[in-house]
Amino acid sequence: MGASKRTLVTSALPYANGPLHIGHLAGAYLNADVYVRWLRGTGQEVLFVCGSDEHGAAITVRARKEGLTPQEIVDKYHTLFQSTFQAIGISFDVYDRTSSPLHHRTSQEFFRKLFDDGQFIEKESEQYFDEEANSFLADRYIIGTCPRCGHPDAYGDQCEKCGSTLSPTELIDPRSTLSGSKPVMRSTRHWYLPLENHEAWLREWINTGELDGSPHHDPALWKNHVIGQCKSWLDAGLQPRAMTRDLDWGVDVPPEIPGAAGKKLYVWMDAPIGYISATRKWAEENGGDWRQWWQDEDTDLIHFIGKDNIVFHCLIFPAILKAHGGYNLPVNVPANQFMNLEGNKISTSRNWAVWVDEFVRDFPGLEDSLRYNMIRNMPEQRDSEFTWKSFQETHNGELVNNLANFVNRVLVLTGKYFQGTVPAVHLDATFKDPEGHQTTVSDWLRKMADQIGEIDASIRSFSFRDGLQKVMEMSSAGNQILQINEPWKVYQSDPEAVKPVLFISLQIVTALSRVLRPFLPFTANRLDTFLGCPTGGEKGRIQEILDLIQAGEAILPAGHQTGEVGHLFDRIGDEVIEEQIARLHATEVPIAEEETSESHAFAPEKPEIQYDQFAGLDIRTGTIRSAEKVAKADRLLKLEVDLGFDQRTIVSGIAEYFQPEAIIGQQVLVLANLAPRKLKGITSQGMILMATGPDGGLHFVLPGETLPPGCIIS
Ligand code: B3M
Ligand code: ZN
Repeated sequence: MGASKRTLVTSALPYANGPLHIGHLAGAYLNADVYVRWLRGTGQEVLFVCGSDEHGAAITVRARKEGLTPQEIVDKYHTLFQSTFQAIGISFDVYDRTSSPLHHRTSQEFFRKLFDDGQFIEKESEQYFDEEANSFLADRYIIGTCPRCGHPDAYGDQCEKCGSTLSPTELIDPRSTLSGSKPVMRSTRHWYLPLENHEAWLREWINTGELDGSPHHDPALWKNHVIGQCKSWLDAGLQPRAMTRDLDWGVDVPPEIPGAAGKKLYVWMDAPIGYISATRKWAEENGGDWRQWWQDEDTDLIHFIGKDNIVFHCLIFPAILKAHGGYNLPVNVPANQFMNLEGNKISTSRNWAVWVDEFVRDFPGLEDSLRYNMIRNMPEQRDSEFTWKSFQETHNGELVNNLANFVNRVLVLTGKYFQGTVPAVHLDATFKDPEGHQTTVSDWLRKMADQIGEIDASIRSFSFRDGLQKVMEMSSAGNQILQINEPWKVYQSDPEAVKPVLFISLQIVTALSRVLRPFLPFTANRLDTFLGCPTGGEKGRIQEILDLIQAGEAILPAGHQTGEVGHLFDRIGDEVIEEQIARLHATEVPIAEEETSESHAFAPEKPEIQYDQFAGLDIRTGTIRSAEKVAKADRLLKLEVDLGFDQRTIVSGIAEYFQPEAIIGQQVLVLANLAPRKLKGITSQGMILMATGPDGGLHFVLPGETLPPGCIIS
């Protein structure tokens, strides 16, 4: 099945500046993992590389915010990424990091070769400079209003709202993220890749799949939105792009190059080379040849990324590789769109996310349920949405009712009627298929081989949702076969007739254990155990069953002793889901707070209001009488606040800043007529007014002197 050549699969290197959320998983990791595991199952040679992206302003800006050094930040998140990816079953062959000496060497060698070959132009230009912080402001060091969509906090390199790629000079009202000040222009020298010189071949390569006049890849297999983004860039005309920065964190421009002092490689120059460094690391540790994976034309290179990284992987990195020479270009870049969450865009700064490390901590044993829901709703062609309700529904309705139910019935009945051994039947013995037609065992085996072929085709065209649906259809068909043949009734009168029914059902469970593995690896291990088969093997295990069927044999032979049957999944109850939804809302950072604490020193002014709107607020002095942590909500305190005329329960998101015992007796200002809101099952009857300090920390707002509870603020 499929081609026999090597495939090198990369997943975007996540910035080591914050935990991974489900949007990351859906964008570039789960899809790649399914693909790689499937290829392994079909016996193909494949290498799956990734690592942490540890350079760029994304890191240094975060380090400043957390009060840590960039090295401390990347160490913290790199370690977290490794354990998170492992916990959710992403099966990288190597997970590297771009702060490693090997990566610094690899990317410097790359830069040096481009420099030596005259691939760069050196240019002096005026760039934004922050005089207070004494620093040039590229990329995320500068924010301003997006010229395309009007988002007030677009970065110098990209607007996260509309996804446009930007340069700092395009921003309207630019300001420094370091000091909040208005930047000035200052001149600096950098090395640029003249992308316009690459435009002609890139255009041909993207449009026709031809490279230097020979076929390279089939553009019909590329996603429309990927090609569309590339074309719109190409049509706008490519510009020289600076490949260096004035920074103190990153890969040094090779020091032997004149003028290198104080200059670092642009993060989008070094990060994709991280794929190469990771391959070198793997080769060093495993005695492989990294060049075979990058330079041999019998290797297919495939980049899995999110849509915000398309131009970097489809135009800029290919131009870098081509300028260097000797490297393969990707045969496909199956970028995914975004996954939203409960009706809103996932946002790290607003804490509107499902964090994968928290999920695996809170739901041990349900890793595959998350994988299942996310693959089923993968944003392959358009944005999609994760909701906790749908997570519950797909788990209960599909994994429990369909898959677990089928597997359980087959194995329990086999235990009951045949002491857990696969009954011996002729391959031309018959049973009723789901339509009620008499079918032979060998016909159904062949049908299964066709189904597996269809799953294969879906996966190879990056339609993972389809692939998973077809897998689940095999399980539904199994359930229908049981239902229509009613072995539990027939056994009393005709035990022989039950044999082909359970025999074929056991074959289906075995096939499922193989074809499910790329999607649900933990479940596949458990199926192996239930079936009494060796667990965990991956390489060639899909091909193996196809070969058996083709040879006219069963895949689980008669006489095989199945293992101990366990429970695949329990149902997920409503409370669990409601708790997650409540937590999401309770820990959401309001937009205004996010803007002051995270993006810049001063939040933009809010639109004008009338006096009446202010007068509608009932703000009172109050005194905190008791305070306690809210269970399972890291940020929440439950307060009893004395307003003089009333005692109120108020749930407040201040637990990160105050110890409960330290604030008893504290005077506060309370918005007393805010509509009650339920947080973690507690009705909150008001809101404490807080000021966000320049460090992003919260502080109580107080009148100039101590006042009794209940005084009106106006
Ligand atoms: N770190 C961007 C991101 O996490 C970037 C990807 C690099 S891939 C070479 O979205
Ligand atoms: Zn925008």
